[in-house]
Amino acid sequence: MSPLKKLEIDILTLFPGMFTGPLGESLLQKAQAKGLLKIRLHNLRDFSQDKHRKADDKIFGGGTGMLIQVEPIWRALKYLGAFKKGKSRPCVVYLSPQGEKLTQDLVKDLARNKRLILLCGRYEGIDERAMSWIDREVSIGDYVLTGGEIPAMVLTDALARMVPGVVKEQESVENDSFYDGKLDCSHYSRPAEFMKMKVPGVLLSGNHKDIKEWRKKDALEKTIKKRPDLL
Ligand code: 4H7
Repeated sequence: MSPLKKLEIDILTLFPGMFTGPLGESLLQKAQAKGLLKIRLHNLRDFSQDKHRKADDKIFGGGTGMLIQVEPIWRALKYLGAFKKGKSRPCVVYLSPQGEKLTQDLVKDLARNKRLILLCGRYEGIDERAMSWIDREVSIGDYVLTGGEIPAMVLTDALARMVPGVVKEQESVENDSFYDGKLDCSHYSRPAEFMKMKVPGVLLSGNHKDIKEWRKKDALEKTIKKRPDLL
């Protein structure tokens, strides 16, 4: 028996319908079909005790906007076993613009968990009292979005790639841009010449040592030119 490392992700959101497209296609779909990845969507409204299934409310002290209430979050986290003690406790991640910036290193770190709960912020965010149950607050970059759902999809995609077997060649995961802190080298496919633009000869030479050296140099040059901050 192969040691299947499965990743389980529970997503808490007011808009579960937003996820069906991205998670139901391509690699993420295949990973779920193979049992390598289990994604469960939960509507925060289902954890509301309000007769209208409301999970948001006005902000104390006045001002515009609404907040996700503390009680539905608490009920949802309790239901998902977030308050249990021990190793089986899932890691609770809150997607917000105030979080730690998502990088490949953070993805690798989070991928060490067997179970993750992703809480998607909406409106002005969550009641501050819910912050005590959050293990990691993560932002996908310094820009403003309408909700944490797209960040949760971004994180889910990046995490799924780290599960052995999801990406066909594990080598390709490790050779990717950012994995070793540099950009990827240039790639070419047929035809060898298009409108007088030629593929670098070395790549057609069949000399694997030369090709490896060329790629290393190309990746370095690219990084210097496009993202010197990475070096
Ligand atoms: C939590 C708290 C993530 C979630 C506040 C979420 C950007 C990111 C949100 C907010 C997000 C990111 C409240 C911030 C309304 C914007 C106008 C949802 N935006 N909101 N504000 N960079 N928005 O990862």
